[in-house]
Amino acid sequence: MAAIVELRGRRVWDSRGRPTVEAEIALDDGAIGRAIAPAGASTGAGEAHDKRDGGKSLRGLDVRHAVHAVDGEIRIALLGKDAAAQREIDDTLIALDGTPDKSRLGGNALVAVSLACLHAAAASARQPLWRHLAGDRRVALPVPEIQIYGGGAHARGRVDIQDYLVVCPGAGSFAEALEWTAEVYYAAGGRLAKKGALGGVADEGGYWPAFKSNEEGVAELVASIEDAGFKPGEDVAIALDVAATQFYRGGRYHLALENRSLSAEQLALMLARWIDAYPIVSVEDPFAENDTAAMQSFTRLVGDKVQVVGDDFLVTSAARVRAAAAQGACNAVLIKPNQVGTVSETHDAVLAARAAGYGTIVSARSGESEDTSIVHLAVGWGVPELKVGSFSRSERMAKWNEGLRIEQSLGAGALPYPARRLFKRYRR
Ligand code: 2PG
Ligand code: MG
Repeated sequence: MAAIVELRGRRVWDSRGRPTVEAEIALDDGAIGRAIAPAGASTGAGEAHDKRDGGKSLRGLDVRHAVHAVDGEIRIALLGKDAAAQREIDDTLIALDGTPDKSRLGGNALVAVSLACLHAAAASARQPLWRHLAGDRRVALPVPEIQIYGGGAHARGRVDIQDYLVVCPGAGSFAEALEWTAEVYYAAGGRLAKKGALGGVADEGGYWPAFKSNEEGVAELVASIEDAGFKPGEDVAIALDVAATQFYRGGRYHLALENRSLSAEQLALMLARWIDAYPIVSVEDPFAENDTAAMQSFTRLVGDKVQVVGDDFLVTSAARVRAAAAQGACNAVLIKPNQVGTVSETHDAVLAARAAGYGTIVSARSGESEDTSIVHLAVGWGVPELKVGSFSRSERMAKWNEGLRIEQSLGAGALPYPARRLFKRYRR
């Protein structure tokens, strides 16, 4: 056993220049673990609540109270505990907070501490975090889902769809998928610049585009894949995060860019038409977080062709995943540790998804940092997909680069890279 002898909170800054919580844990054998809480912009109502100070300074976003909770109550509760007993640590955190949404101590405080503890336990075992999680199991790198254009809440609503992403079903390794995506990213930027439609980059590093319609983004992405020399679909395919909660009001879906509003049925038909017309393999949050009926019928309509992913809809909750499976809503789950607040509950959601036969995708948030924990979670837990935003900005590249290090260290001992059997439409 390696006991926790010190725990400190620290206010650091995220990729949007906003304050966030870092936690650092020291063990009696000298091991240290550290983690930084990320933050969403298009958050689900069912997520763990970050503790923010409110008031005027830093637009109310400061986290001094959350840091104070780490240094005070949480520190006292965890001192002397075995860092390797992650479940016990997390149960202590959950009980200490005492609220269903982690709002008393803050989801940001809890997730930073929970992850820091995991890092400390891995360091104490003198193992990389992914290996500490995998034990003797062989592992593979996850297939990256990489954003090319950013919209929605990450680009002031310039387009309604939040993420236009690519995946590479034809790539033979994580490294090759990154290389192919880089070519597509350059090609997409070149096309936008030529059209005078390039407005910089959005929160996750994808281009901030000036499209006339949401569909133009999909068509432009196909053209960019071709410009980069790849076969759309077989080599490089498309994933969308519609993040539809963001434009759902009064029972309808409002596409501001196109100045029209759609019923759930009309939105489903529009997306189904896109799925027929373009090489789309995955659609995330196609409907609002509480529109279960629409999610069910859409999954019935297209679930045999594409991944229907629940993010705001499932908020990394094992209970919600089980309920959705019973209802036939979605067939894949986005996994974000800070949506639920602790490592153990995040793992519970992965296991619930697996038991239901649902796909799993570990995901970063739109507000990120140099912290690369999620890459290790994906590899160590055997999660076959990883979504980290785009192919620029160092808080994103830190994660892709960490994946490259892990892939290199696995060498020939790795399980086969899963891309070619992952997506129903382009399975080889
Ligand atoms: C999402 C994430 C990441 P946010 O919706 O999947 O793209 O965004 O962190 O703002 O919730
Ligand atoms: Mg999402």
